[in-house]
Amino acid sequence: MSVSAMKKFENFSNWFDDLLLKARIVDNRFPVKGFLIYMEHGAYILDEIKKLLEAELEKAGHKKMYFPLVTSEELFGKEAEHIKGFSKEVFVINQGPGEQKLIVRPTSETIMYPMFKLWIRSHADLPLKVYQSVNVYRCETKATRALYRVREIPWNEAHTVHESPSEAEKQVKEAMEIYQSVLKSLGISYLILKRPDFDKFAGAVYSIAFDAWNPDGKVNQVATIHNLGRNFARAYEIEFEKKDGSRGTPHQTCYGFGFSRVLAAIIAQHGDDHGLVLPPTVAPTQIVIIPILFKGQEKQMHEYSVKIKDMLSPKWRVVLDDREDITPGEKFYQWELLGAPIRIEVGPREVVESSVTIARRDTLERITVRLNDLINEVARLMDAIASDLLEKSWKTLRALISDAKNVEEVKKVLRNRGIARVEWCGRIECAEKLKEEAKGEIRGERYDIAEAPVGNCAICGEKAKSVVYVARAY
Ligand code: PR8
Repeated sequence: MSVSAMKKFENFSNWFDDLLLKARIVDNRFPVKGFLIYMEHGAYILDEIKKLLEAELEKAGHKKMYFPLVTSEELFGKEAEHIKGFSKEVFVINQGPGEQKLIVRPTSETIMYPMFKLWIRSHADLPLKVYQSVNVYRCETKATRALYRVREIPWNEAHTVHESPSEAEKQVKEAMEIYQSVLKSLGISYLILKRPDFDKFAGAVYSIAFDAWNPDGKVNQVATIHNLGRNFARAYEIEFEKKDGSRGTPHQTCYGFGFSRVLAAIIAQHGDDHGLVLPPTVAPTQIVIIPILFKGQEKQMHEYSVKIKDMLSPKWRVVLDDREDITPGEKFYQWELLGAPIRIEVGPREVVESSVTIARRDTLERITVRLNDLINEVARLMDAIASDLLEKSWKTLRALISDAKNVEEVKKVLRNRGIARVEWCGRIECAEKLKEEAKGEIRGERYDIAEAPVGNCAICGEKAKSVVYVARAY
């Protein structure tokens, strides 16, 4: 790979596409638009992300289930807003003549909720909290982009049902904390934004979203949480008997975590001009051992390398790269491209001194470590890599955000691939004007903290009602 093609911040698109293929993450050349091949490293990381998330969901009492891939036209059409939002994006399967068409799930509300109606009888059945990690399918009308906007979407969706609005509200917070915790372990930073009404999920009362930063300035919505109120429960006739014997309609939430977008965020936020930089939690290979062979000492060095591998393997995913047909330099280059967090070099000096040389992938720093300290030192370095990646990512996000007082200033911020923080009157006309003139979307106001406006709308000059974040988006 030519180094010039790897300039992440200068030409993100080329850098990203090149890396996806060379690091064997995905192959985007399958001739059906929006459908990808996940190669061994992409598939591995995706599965690790899934395990992290599922463990958190289980811990919080969600139950794993699997629902059908398809729904019927009748079931799909029950919630008016939902069908309006998705009807142009669904793939339809034609069955034989005289049989009804099937709709491939773009999301699973219309598949799960008819079942919830059968399962929920009384308050004792609540809360109901279920999830599944599956592919959903959306015939995206916007331009597709590998991992960021695909038509076959690998995700996790969770759906919950509650007795009262306050419990649904509490569930939204729990979902937020679950997603925060998973993204933290991946070193990803983001803004948690409550979407403006015109941009909420079809059928929701309100939606909040995790917008991760991206080197090209387009934010990457990696996850969303929706408070559905009673809209779907009414449409699907979900009812329960309350403690006092009367009948009630429950409150629902649902939330989705886009695995392919999270994978994109890991690559885009941490990667550098040498290739991937993977957080230890998800790296397929966490430690690579590379012997620097010298003539006449091959056997000794090999034995020493195996000893090191045996020391580290119980705790870490370790590869001893003892290929003989390429040079150590070529191996360094390849493993840097693949993003293995730690490289251990073993040469004649290390054998004599009973030590190893350790190189960190994220900083490329090298240190010498005695064999006696190896296990502790590797554990310390893995923690340091994870926390440094996280800290660096948050620092980058903070640096990307600038206040903008008018449309010209918004344009300038977006031109510099930043995120603009503006005061807004709340009118859709102003949002549309901003989109047209500055090509930026109002992504919403902070959900995790309160930010009160002090001045006027950056677009029309009327009194502002909220502080919102504006960015280009995928
Ligand atoms: C829901 N219902 O559907 P959501 N390519 C990649 N990732 C995508 C794409 C795409 N084309 N479309 C969506 N995502 C709710 C919540 C059940 C679960 C990912 O919500 O439409 C994005 O990360 O907001 C998005 O935040 C997530 O799926 C949930 O999709």
